[in-house]
Amino acid sequence: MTNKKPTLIQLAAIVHADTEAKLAKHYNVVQLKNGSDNDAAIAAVRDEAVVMVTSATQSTPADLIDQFPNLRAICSFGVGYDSIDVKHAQQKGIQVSNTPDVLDDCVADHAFGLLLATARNLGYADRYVRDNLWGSGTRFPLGVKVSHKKLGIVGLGRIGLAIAQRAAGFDMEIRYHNRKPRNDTKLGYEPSLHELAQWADFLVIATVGGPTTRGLIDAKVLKALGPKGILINISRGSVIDEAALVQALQDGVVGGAGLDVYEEEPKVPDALKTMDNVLLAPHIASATVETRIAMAELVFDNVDAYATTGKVKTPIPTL
Ligand code: 8YV
Repeated sequence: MTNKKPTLIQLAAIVHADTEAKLAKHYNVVQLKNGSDNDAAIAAVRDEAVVMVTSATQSTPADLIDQFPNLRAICSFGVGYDSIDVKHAQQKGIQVSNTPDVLDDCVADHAFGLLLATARNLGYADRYVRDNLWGSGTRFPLGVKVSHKKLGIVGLGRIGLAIAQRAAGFDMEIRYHNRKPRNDTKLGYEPSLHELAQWADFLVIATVGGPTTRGLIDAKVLKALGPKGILINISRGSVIDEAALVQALQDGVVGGAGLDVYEEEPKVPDALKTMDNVLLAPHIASATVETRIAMAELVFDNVDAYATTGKVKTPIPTL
């Protein structure tokens, strides 16, 4: 007697061999390759596929979801879900999970790392030493003091709160902007994003991506942040009008930027690569060994919870 394993469609590698092995033990895992013609692979399993594994950076549109009429759960590696048509899936009764909480510390650490590195010109400092500019007569520019400065957080969710905790260790004055004030924090609420940018020395973007925040940080907000202000983004590239940011940096309207995310990853505007007051990272805020294992395990837990109880463990709220 054959005991056929259910089929799991894997769109994104989850970069942890143990977790991949556990998935393969319980499921017939079918990997769909990025950018290649997957028609034959899909046709072979379209009716059997019940679970899909994707990621926060893997496009998972409605037409792909619709290829699998018996799909019941989509489990994503990552906390953000703007890459997935969650609403469409939910309307079809497909559960969708993400990996909240487990990455908050690392994302907040990275935000703070970018903030310190941008303020103190660490990207340029590294190039300055490697390129033997030290001692050559080229003066290294003075940085910006971080301790005791004003930090504005756009989007005070779990990651925003973890960033605020770190900022408290640097005796920073902290205010935040959300659509509504939180009633579980004493941090100062600023109802106007413009006023927050005007007040802040550092503006950190930690809000969700997607249509509700697209282009939120526009030319006007950048002007309000001003020539001494530093912008940090660990959320989504779509939150910032990237062309406006390039222009603002070129014109000295904004002092500097530390960016982990971009509008069209992995494309980064060439203009940004030439600026020494800009620090660029390749979307790595959650990319530590510990956190990526925790995320991978939570993906497995969701797949497993669905298989054993019929409910994923950390569902995305109904949109
Ligand atoms: C990951 C992310 O880089 O969690 C998110 O929303 O963007 C990231 O943690 C991503 O999931 C890796 O593909």
